[in-house]
Amino acid sequence: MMTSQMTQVPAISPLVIRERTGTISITEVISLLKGEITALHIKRAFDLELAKEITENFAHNPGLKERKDGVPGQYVGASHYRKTAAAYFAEAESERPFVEALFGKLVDPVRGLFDALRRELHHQGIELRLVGSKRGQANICRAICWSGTGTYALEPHDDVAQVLCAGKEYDLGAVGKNTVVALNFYPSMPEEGGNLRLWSHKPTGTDRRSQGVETTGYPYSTAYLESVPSHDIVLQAGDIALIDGGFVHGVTRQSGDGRQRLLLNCFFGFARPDLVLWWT
Ligand SMILES: O=C(O)CCC(=O)C(=O)O
Ligand SMILES: [Fe+2]
Repeated sequence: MMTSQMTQVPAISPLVIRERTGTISITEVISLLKGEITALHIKRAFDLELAKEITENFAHNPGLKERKDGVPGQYVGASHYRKTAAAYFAEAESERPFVEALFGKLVDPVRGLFDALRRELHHQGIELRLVGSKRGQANICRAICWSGTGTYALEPHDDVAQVLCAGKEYDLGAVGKNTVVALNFYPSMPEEGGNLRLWSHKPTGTDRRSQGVETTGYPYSTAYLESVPSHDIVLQAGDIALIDGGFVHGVTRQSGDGRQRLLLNCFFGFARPDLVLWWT
């Protein structure tokens, strides 16, 4: 007889990782959206002066808050994780001035990528837009500093469970069946650690149930991941990393000179063949 205690052995899915220095190309972003590659790491992809100013604007931001949803970290902006659509859109609206204050009069590099992707998809007959409802609209990104103190600053998780379990009012259900791309800009990185670790495993609903993370995708235990190969993306300030958020990933503990690890993050994916949605 099968019991809920039965050990679920994680299936191995190969990682297709592209890493290089330079400018991000929209063709590569679309390859991720289509599930053709698992991760894209562009080193030195945005200006270090800009990175420094965003980091200062985060530290002095009046909207800077401690997360209270069980995931240790400080943030500016809104997260849909474990929130009703009504609560998320209300928060996205109220926090927008603080997200805008991260950039002040600077050119926002996340918006730059959003605009470039929107133009290219438009040429292909595909609309790109922020998730929204009558109550409000998602912001382009949120800024986060993880503060877990164990092996991981952010425990291993996937970004898809939270999308599959988002209520109907979000319009996100269909996206969870396609590739959910996580887009990460790193304005500040510690001297050592803070790697983005990717495991060769894309959990199914059965895997999540066996781990008791069906609605959150967070956290997967070290024991569960023990037999799964992983790859560390070693990051520096000014880097961009995009990953297929369906693969288990986490952030290793940081060490060094006390410089903080700051992330600008958002998600996007196909809701229909002619529509890509973007949210935080
Ligand atoms: O901080 C990172 O590098 C990854 C962040 C992440 O996985 C998330 O926000 O879901
Ligand atoms: Fe994630």
